[in-house]
Amino acid sequence: MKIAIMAGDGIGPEVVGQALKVLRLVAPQAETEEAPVGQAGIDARGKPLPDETLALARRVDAILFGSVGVADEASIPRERRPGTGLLQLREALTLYANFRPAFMFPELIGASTLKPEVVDGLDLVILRELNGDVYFGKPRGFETNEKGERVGFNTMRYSESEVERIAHAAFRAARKRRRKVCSVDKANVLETMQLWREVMTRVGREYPDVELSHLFIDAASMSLMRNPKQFDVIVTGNMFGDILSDAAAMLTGSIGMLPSASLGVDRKGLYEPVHGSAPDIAGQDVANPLAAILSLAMMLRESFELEDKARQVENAVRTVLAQGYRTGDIYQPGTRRVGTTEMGDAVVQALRA
Ligand code: GGG
Repeated sequence: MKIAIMAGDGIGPEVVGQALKVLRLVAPQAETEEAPVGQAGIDARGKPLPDETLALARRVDAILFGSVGVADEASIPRERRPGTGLLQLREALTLYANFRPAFMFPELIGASTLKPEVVDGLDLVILRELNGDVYFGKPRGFETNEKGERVGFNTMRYSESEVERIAHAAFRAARKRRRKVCSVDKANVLETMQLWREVMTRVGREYPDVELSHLFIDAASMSLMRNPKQFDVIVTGNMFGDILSDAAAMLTGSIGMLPSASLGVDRKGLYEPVHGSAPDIAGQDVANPLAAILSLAMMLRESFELEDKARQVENAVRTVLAQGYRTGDIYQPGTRRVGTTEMGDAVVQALRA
């Protein structure tokens, strides 16, 4: 078990630190090696994804990733933007399938923004395509128009093979769940998404046992808020998936609860909390480490086929929630407010019990 630890920026090192305590307990044989990425990569080696970090990523079986980004990220030119370290890693390793489960822990029902009956029993997966779309499409850049104004432009681009592989990933995932796939697009407006829908429909015929539906992103957003339990696997493009999964976080109480797995052509995966670096709360020991710990559970299951260990970790998270431990993002009166370290320690304690 060779695992690269890329804690990154902001709260990344704090939450990954807790996941590492859990890893040491459940898989003491795991070999880990740390590498800088994001602003940490720029500080150490002058690049958001240093060559040594990428080389390590290629050597290992799995990557435990924290978060990247700084407070004024959007104002930094792209080549020096810390967040590009993560995008480059996803592209270099062809990690195209980003599984973002949104699961309602019964203890957190009161923390959801929706009524209890709407979210009780919620269990869905948003499958976000990670290697295409406006995030990578070319041409992109800035130009000056005939009026002398600056114009910014990006290209929404998907090839048939890119849509096919994410479609297969969605149908395969649905077969292990409730056999329903909802493909989310904007095929009424965008050519890219017209192709997306055609390919999804074509691939869907190979999985007659899985029910396929289609929704436009606007309608999907509404349905996710109104009746999220109708969904099983939602498959969508890079940008829509990014937005929709953050929205889904509010159903489950907090983005601090959402883990993710980014998988490619082999079992190598990158596992990271859905949340970003949250510079405003970094270094204060208040961030929720449970998304990082649950991401570790996904790693044990997907990259190492250690289903029992994965379940142990997930059960330990359930136990600490049942015991009333809460970081600030999921705190409710009557529960016990703890910091990042204490929450990590509580999970370790639950695993030892
Ligand atoms: N752990 C997730 C993270 O660090 N996200 C920051 C980021 O740059 N995300 C870009 C994206 O996912 O689209």
